[in-house]
Amino acid sequence: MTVRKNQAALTADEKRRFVAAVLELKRGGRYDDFVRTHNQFIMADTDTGERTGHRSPSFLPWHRRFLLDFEQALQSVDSSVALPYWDWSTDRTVRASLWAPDFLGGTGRGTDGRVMDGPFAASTGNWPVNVRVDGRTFLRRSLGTSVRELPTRAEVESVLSIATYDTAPYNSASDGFRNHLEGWRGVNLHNRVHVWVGGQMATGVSPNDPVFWLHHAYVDKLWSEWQRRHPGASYVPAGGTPDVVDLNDTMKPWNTVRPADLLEHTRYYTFDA
Ligand SMILES: [Cu+2]
Repeated sequence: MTVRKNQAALTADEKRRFVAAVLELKRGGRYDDFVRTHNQFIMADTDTGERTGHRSPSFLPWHRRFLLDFEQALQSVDSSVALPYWDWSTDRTVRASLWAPDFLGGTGRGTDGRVMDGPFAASTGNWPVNVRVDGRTFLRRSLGTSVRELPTRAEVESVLSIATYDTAPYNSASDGFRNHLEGWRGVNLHNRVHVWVGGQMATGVSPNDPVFWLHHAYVDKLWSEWQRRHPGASYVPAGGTPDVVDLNDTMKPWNTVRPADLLEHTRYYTFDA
């Protein structure tokens, strides 16, 4: 059984194996397929039309399945690897071990945002940014520049306390847990972390930065914490909603999986705590 651990608790060997598996997916071309898929959904999901990956109730099950695909791809390279998660409410500075050269590398340089250290720095030759929204082919970050603070634990708690999963109109204007976690409304959790990292992470091609997976693994963990706190609440809407993935509708791009199949993460993996 796959156990997803806090990135701060990984051993040197676990970090090494995770990085090596990510680099191998990149080398073989499979990594960029994930970036492409994510960008296609970001571009297509709209508040007034069909919406699946973002700004909609299926934001959480869609990313759960997307991460499962990526984790399975990693495990096809090295079966010992699991996705770690980044609790950004705790490891909230640029000094966190997450950003050390033995793991993801640090922030970008001032002139052009280019990441200069770590396994994903352009200078290694191992991390060309191929699926991109502009001409720049190097990984960029500007940690803590566009927004100063990552969410606090108190802010996380305030969102976990919201008892309703989602509300009509089931988009970026909604009240409820999903939209507050996604960040279009309220204290802003998930969206703000993308902005805090900057660089490609602040764009539709955000999976170009491997921290994408660690960020979303924690967002996914917060969904499971919310479920534990509100055992009576469930995914909505339950049926008949135009442009929105209802509980038993299948989700694109897979077309074989429904939110109902993804509510219980223990079918696929557990967390270290
Ligand atoms: Cu996303």
